[in-house]
Amino acid sequence: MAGATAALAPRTHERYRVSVEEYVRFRAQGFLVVRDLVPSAEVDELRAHTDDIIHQRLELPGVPPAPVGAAAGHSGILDPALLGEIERRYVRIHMLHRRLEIHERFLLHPRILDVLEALIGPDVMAMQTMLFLKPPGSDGQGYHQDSYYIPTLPDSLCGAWLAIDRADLDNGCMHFAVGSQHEPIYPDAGNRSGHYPLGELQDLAIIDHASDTDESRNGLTPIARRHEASWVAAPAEPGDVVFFGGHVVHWSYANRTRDRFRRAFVGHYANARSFTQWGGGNGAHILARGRTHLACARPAFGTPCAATDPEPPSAGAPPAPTMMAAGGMMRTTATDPERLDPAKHDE
Ligand SMILES: O=C(O)CCC(=O)C(=O)O
Repeated sequence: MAGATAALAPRTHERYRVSVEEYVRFRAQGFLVVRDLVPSAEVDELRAHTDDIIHQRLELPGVPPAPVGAAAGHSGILDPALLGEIERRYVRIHMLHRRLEIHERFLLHPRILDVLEALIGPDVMAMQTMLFLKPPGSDGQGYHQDSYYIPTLPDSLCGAWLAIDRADLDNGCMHFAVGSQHEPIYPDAGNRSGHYPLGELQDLAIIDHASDTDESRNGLTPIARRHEASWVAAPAEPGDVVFFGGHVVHWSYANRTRDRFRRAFVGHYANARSFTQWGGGNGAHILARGRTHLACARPAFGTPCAATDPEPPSAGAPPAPTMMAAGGMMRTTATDPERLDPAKHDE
């Protein structure tokens, strides 16, 4: 449990309240697009940050400096050599929230957390960040399920994919196989993800090469095809956020444009009561909302979130209703059995 001394930080953003219809849609299709969730001025700041990366104005911790001359000659449309270099280096930049304040701030963006609190919370742990630059001409990512890469028990993983540029069919927006959110996680031959005992389901296919853009190699191709009638593209405008569960099979195609990046900032989260050994275990991941009985981390740069909140007053929660069987029916009752025991009051 996070112990903290600071006063509760004032809210900086209008709270986003998820509707029942959105909650149901997230479960019915395995993903949910929330339009205009992040204010445009903040997306502009994130875009400017990615421009600094692209034009080598910023040294990224852990990424070797570009060869001399790689950034030369920029004038609107980037030269193909530079695009190739960007693609090679920055296909996907992982975990910069542990090194750069701006990544931590977007990982813990209050309006993104508002949605997660409703979809997978109320206790939310922030686990991973990825920055996709996806320059013109660059490849997509083949069929995959995120819980394969980030196992949590119980499995409550959810991605939040924030569009920095417009993402559409030409520059490689996200796609989902609706229905596949009900599929189990398909393990690889070595069960490298480790958390899914192979004996749980008698006929669970062992697959390899998830995420491979070559469909003939990607072992999830038959699973994705099984749901082909309900494949859905998820185009997004800057500031829109696509939320998707850890089981839904998803992918993106190549950026086929000549001059448009498709940048996106992705956070991965789970319920803070789920156990994980991934990425250093629970103790390495930030308690973003709510509370947990498990270990958790504080944000390295102090971005306000549950881990930086003071302990809530220990007034105690009201008693939870319990379920009691009566005549073959289940009914809810308060925890005071004297007051509401159906055997005493139903005659
Ligand atoms: O942005 C993309 O192209 C792929 C993102 C993705 O699949 C993910 O975040 O799991």
